[in-house]
Amino acid sequence: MSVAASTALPDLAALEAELNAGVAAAADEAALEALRVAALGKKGSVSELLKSLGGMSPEERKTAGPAINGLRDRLNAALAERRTALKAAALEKRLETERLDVTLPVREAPAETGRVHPISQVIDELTAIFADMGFAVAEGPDIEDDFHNFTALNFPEGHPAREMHDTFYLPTKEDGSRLVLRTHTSPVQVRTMLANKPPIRVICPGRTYRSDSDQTHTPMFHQVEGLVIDKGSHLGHLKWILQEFCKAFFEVENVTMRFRPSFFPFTEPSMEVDIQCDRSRPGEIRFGEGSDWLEILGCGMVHPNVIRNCGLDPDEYQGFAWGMGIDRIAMLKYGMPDLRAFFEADVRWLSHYGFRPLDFPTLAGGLSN
Ligand code: 2NL
Repeated sequence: MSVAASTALPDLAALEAELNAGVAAAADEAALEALRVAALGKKGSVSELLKSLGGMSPEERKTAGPAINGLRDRLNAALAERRTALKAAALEKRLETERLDVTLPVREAPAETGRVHPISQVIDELTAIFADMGFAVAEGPDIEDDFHNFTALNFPEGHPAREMHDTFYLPTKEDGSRLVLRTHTSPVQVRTMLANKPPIRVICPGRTYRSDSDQTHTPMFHQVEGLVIDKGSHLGHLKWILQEFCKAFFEVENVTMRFRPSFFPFTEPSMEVDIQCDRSRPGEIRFGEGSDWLEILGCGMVHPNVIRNCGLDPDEYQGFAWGMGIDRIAMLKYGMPDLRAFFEADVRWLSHYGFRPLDFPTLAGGLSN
């Protein structure tokens, strides 16, 4: 093609060859796009040529116009063709490299790398055991009023028994009353009796609070209490339930239990219960054998005053209750030496003592498998 009339016009054939070489060499779509902008963008080499048409004489434009427009059209076509080829090549490469091997083992999901805290595990275990004996789980507020935490439970106002619990009090209200952090889970049972007619069979696991902190006490700890209210419930039932619980929880065929007289304001008679164990091997406790005794819970027949305070007639209904420390029985069962580690949120401790989340405790499968 001759553009002799225009001395200002560069060698279009050379420019086109150069652009075509660039298109052919573009390794990916980004490189191709850079090339397009350099030629056809606002200040691109071909765009500048198109702009120069405006300053030409009509004769010059007659030949230069079709030549430059033709160059632009062929370049656009070349770019489109190369883009299609690059897209296809990129897809081919992905198909080649992103192969899915369905025979690979399943990776451990984040939900499985987490661990269940031993307290949660033990609550699940004892819930399974008592559920098997017909108990429901009841829950209540951590912040309680004086009535539910003390008065209903036969702690008279100003009675020294209230000092048995190192209570955390909330600021006194205008009417002179003050709420407390519950010192035991008994208020949940009080609420259960007030809201339900017997027969009542519940366990109440949960957080409890006392202003006490040393090697064996933390200001927040966990308790589980049990309550049975019916017309004929008696100490024989209580002893059987506790014996069955201990056998299932500690996973032994037999346990020997010792009931010692004790005192709680809310039960009469009251007892503390020890279980026989062998502690002759250092760092190990065996239940159901040996010559040592370990205190694990307190219990008794519900005091008639408590039954009355909870809206029931003590001449019609009677029952029994017990309470034990969850943290303590967890330490005994799983050999965890330091109570304070329970609440330090150290993931190294948790990955050592914690439980796999999908291993549900069942009586059939063994509770701690
Ligand atoms: C212990 C002793 C005990 C109870 C808790 C209870 C609850 C109601 C009525 C009567 Cl509503 N009693 N609970 C009874 C005896 C003992 O706990 O040493 N816990 C760690």
